Amino acid sequence: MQTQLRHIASVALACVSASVAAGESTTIISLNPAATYLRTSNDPAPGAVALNLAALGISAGDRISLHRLGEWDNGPGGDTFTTLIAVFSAGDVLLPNDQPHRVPGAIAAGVPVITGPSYFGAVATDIPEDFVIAWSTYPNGEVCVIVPKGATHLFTSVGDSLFYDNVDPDRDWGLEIAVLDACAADLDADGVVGASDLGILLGGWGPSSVIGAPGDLDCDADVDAADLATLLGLWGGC
Ligand SMILES: [Ca+2]
Ligand SMILES: [Ca+2]
Ligand SMILES: [Ca+2]
Ligand SMILES: [Ca+2]
Repeated sequence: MQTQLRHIASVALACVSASVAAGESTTIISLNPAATYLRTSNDPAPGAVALNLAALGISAGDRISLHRLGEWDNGPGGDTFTTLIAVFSAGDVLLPNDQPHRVPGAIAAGVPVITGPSYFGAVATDIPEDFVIAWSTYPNGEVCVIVPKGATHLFTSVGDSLFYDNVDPDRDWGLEIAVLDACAADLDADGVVGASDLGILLGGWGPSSVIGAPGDLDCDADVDAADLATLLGLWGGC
């Protein structure tokens, strides 16, 4: 138990390191799987750290990728779990853990996730604004999302019903964040939006179990008329 508590304390603060490769800014952040922004009940889990978007070089309107790294241990189940969810916020305020909605600045973005009741007390935990990074329905573990207007911070959480007992024995649990090329419609990366890109988009038409698959320009898990309109609006450009 003491070892576990020491470990939780040592990873309670997110460790941020940044590197730049191929014109793309990538940041890797260590995460504490015991920390959450969700409501808890008789669960002394620490609050999730608010990641400052400006410090990561991220602005509203950016198209970013979020990629979960490693696995976490849910307490009894071993270091094998990969669920990760997040919510954007207009500030870093996280209310006490007994509040039904702890993120007063929450701003909806991404593909929504519905979280289940707490282990103790079965209190409702779901908030409408949070979104999937890695989840049973989207197990790819890498998504893109458009940063919503007004967002200044990002909170993350694993998906669980009892958080305080979560650990990461090999300390590989984390999140990779990258700001993607503004010209997402240039699907073949030849520097211009044209017929070849249109062909790729049409080839991926329909719903997808991957968020941000080629042609899913608005990162909502499908290639549809909205994505087509975005591509046509950039025709000949980039
Ligand atoms: Ca791990
Ligand atoms: Ca747990
Ligand atoms: Ca192109
Ligand atoms: Ca789409």
